[in-house]
Amino acid sequence: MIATNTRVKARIQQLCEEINQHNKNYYQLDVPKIPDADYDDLMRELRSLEKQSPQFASHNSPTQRVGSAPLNSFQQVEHKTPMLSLDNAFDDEEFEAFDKRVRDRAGTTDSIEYLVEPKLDGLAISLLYRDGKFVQAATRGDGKTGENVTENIRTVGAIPLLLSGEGIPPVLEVRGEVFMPVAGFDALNQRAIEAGDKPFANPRNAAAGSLRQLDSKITATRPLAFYAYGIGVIEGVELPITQQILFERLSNWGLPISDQVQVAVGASRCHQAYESLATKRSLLPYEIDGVVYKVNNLELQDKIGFVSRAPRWAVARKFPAQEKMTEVIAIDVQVGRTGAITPVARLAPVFVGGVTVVNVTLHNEDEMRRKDVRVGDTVVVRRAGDVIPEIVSVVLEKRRQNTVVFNMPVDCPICGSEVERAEGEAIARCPSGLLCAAQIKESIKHFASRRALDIEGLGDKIIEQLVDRGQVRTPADLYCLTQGQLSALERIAEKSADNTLLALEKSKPTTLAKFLYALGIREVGEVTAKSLAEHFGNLNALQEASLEALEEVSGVGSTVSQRVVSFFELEHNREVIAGLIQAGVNWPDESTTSPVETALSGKVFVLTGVLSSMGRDQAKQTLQLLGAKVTGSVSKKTDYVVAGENSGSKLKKALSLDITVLSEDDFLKLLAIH
Ligand code: 5U1
Repeated sequence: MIATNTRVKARIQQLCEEINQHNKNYYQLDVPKIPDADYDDLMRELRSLEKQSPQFASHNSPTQRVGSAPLNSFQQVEHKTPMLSLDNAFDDEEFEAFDKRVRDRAGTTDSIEYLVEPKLDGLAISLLYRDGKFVQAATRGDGKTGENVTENIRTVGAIPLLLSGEGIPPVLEVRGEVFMPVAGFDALNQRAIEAGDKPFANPRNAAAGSLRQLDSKITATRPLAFYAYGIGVIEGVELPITQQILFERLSNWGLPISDQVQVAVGASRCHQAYESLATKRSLLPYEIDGVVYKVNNLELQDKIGFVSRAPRWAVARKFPAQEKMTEVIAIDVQVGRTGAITPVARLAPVFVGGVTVVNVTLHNEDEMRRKDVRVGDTVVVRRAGDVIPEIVSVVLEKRRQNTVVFNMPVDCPICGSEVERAEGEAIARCPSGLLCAAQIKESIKHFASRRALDIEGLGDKIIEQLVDRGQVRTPADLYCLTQGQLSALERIAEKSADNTLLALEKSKPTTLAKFLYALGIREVGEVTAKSLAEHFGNLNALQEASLEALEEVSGVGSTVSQRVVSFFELEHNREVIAGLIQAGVNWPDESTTSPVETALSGKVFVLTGVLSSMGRDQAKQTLQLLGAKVTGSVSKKTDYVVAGENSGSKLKKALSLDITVLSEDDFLKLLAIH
């Protein structure tokens, strides 16, 4: 028996190794060495042995790619180092300006060596390997926190579950793009059409939709692929000299790297590399929307650094937008959550830049006048990458007689209030706030949306009916809905009324940041909501905060502070918040964790001028983490003024008040010792 067991264990291990090698040949090297039928035989034998002796079956066996039990929701994963996005250069001049900034920061006039990569149109992902074993995958999310999609990624054949080769780091975070090759996308859509389902608009949406499945068995049926383009955390090994060598190492460990990567020295070679990829674009088996240039030398990357969301050593050069002509069928006016009145052109459907476009915003009155778009006009529509579609121009030669100039309405089309447009503002607004049904609907849609309280199943159509029937006027009313009220709505089954009630219950435990974002305070997006929550720790402190106290928060200036104060001043808003809390919406108090005491705790800093090593926000955040306060103006209470390049009046005032002035170097030293 023992001998049999030893033999089975050894055979399982041998089969795993053999199949992993065939996967590498197929996905990474693109040179399959055995026919599909032989590969299937190996898999069949492995599956049968693992079934017979499950004690020898590893979690990372090649048979474990079929998906596991469905999840209820995705867990959040905090990225140890932020997942950055890329700045764009839209033409040769913009790239040359980027290249000049790189040379200035590098302190050289020599040509810079870049690595040029195709920019895939997919979904950024982070893969964590411990001792060469795949342990976790997360989406980019907002760059700081993403969603745990480990079970879904486990089903992607191109992603190795075990790394192979020499010198594998004990901890390695690989970053790259999950995408759907065009052939797989076409086949998937063909199957969807045959089954009477809605096809995906483009491979990017198909890849994103496939990865966001709570049921990984569905993801397992989707033809996803992966290319690595960088690393996050790496421990226990020295970094190589260049990005190119890093790619070679990743490839040796079994991670797929695009075969279209090339080195280019200096701007003119970079332009050539861009042109050559643009020519090849339509021949590639996957969609790309541009190229990415990265400084090749990793030490130089480190020296050049990054600004809040993007590295300063890399840039994306997008291919030109696609343009198509179509006809304007109607022009409607929409009223948004904050009362903004926006003209929207309804178009004859047109497929451009990978999606079918039927609506295009015309932004505001001035934009309308400038473009003079009229019903019946033929217009040129443009869509570039993931940018929202726009009307570039009207084709005047095709304009029919009797078309009429579109005028913005004088009254709100929903509640009839007279529209206002403040001096110097481009946007006209309905001033009725939550007395206007459109604004109520939009604010409730926002409250229930995925990134806010995430009330699953409470779709736009349901919200519109509830508001029209007068059953919901504020987010707090949602929590008083009954089964009877919900099941009486059109297009809602009894079961989904129950599910909506469950989803409402499930939404009650939240975080302060999500709650603040859900309230829809003007200018308070997700990032600001998070900063406010982290800074104040609890709602009371935020509600009572003065303008000055708010301005101390990272990323919060005078406009946002004013909006926050005005929001909490309104009795109606305080009542809604009280109603929500009474209904059971709750979040953990974040102020219970007291900040770490450091020698900078309580010290008052003013930042002025430009710092070359970090952005102003990053400096502010770092100081706040160390317990210091950062204020906007110099006074006797200021302890330190950090003076970057081109410091002006604040530096003068600091000198006149005899306040300690720190150069950027002094400042960095001060941070380093705390
Ligand atoms: N090919 C490629 N895509 N892409 C996207 N490389 C690459 N690098 C990226 C991103 C966001 O970021 C690093 C430069 C940080």
